[in-house]
Amino acid sequence: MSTLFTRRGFLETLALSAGAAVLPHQRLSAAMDASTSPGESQSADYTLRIQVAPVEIAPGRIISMTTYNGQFPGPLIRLREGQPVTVDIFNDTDVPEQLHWHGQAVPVDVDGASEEGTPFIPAHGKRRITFTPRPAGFRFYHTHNRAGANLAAGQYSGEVGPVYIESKNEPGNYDREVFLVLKEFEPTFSRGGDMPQDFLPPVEVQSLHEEGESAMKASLATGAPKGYEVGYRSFTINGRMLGHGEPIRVKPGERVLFHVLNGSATEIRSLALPGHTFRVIALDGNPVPNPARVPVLWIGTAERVSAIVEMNHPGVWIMGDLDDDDRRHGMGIVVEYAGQKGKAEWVKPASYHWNYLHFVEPGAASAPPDETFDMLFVKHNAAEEGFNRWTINGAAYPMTGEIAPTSFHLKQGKRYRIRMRNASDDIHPIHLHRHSFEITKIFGKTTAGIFKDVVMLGGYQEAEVDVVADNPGLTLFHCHQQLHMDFGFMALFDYV
Ligand SMILES: [Cu+2]
Repeated sequence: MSTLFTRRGFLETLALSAGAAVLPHQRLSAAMDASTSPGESQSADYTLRIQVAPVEIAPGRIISMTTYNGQFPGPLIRLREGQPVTVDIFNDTDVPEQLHWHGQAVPVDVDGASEEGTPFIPAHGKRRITFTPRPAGFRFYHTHNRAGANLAAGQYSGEVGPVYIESKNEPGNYDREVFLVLKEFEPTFSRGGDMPQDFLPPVEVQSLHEEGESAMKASLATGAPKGYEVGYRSFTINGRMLGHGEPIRVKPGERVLFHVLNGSATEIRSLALPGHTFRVIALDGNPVPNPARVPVLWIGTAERVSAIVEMNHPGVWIMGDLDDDDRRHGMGIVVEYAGQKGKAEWVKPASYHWNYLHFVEPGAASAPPDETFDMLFVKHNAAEEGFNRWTINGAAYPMTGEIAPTSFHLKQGKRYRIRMRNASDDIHPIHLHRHSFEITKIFGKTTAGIFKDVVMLGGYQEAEVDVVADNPGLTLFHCHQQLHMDFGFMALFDYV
């Protein structure tokens, strides 16, 4: 088996996960530090410690970051759908923290978003939470603190870890699983960025394009610069730069199920393995109706893709990002066939448009909504102390910690369509807390059957997602790009 994670704890969980699809719960608990506070008679199933630690991403290249349990990524947490779990979260840092269970339909009290009212884990304090994991599939956990101008905070830190919730009936048509967490480090600010744009189908809406372009021209004409963007000096998969971690060791004929998480604060990532294709079986942990083969994965911030690769092209390969610069700075991992030696090879794949519609059944139609919410997303260049300010229907979410008004009102049991229009040239990975949504229109086409919790909305594009209001309580909606969510791109839903 491959030793992708060199740190104690994660190595043990991976050793367990590599061979078997279903794990004995007690062994995992034992693998983690299950300490107990005075007054709590039962020990927790899992213990997470938020702590600053040095993390070696390449020999001699050691970065200080806030972590879970002193490692990056945080330990793989395996849960069982419907089986309650208790987690102790210790915060050894000087700032109150929020730990968000991304993609799970949990109550507000444990979701991990102060905007919804989840209590903070106090600095040098602790919270014990109990919840029932659902739905099954690949989820993750991460901090939900605002970073603002602090590039050591929020998801710029090392506070990201994978979660896998076992279902009662696992598909199981694979030989082993490998979890990959993609993440950049050493962030810096710049003016303007180079976000990839051309990997989505080019289905711009003319009126949105005109609106966005004229706003940009007007603001540049007043002498206002473009807002800050973030770039990175180092790039990692499972916390190691390309060439500096253990390779993924495979045998010809093996079917490897990759669970890939984009743990970036701000970036969209791509991933290709020369000579191989990915059969995508789940998006954001949810099985897709049509598990199609694709040559490249494109993964927005906080998105997950689960894909099976049949190892049928022996050699030593770089599984890496298509961006040459990012790959050379670490965004890749070596895949080494048994008995093969030599320098890992990279071959650039043919250009390809990533399209969620590849994974639907043709002609699929969704249920009609009870109500539709319209949302328009607008960028205001450098309007917030040099940062772009973002608005949803003209309102920026308050940045000062005051209680925000709820913008959208749900009634339990009803089905809502969120019609999103992006009047900016940026791609937005749009996220809804505590619910999954169904993509019902994207790239100009109506569809059904893809359930996600993050969807990439292309520059000057429109998309529609449906959500069934089945988990009462305040619910945060936001762009998952840290710079966008921190500077206005959030809204609150409530249940009335
Ligand atoms: Cu955004």
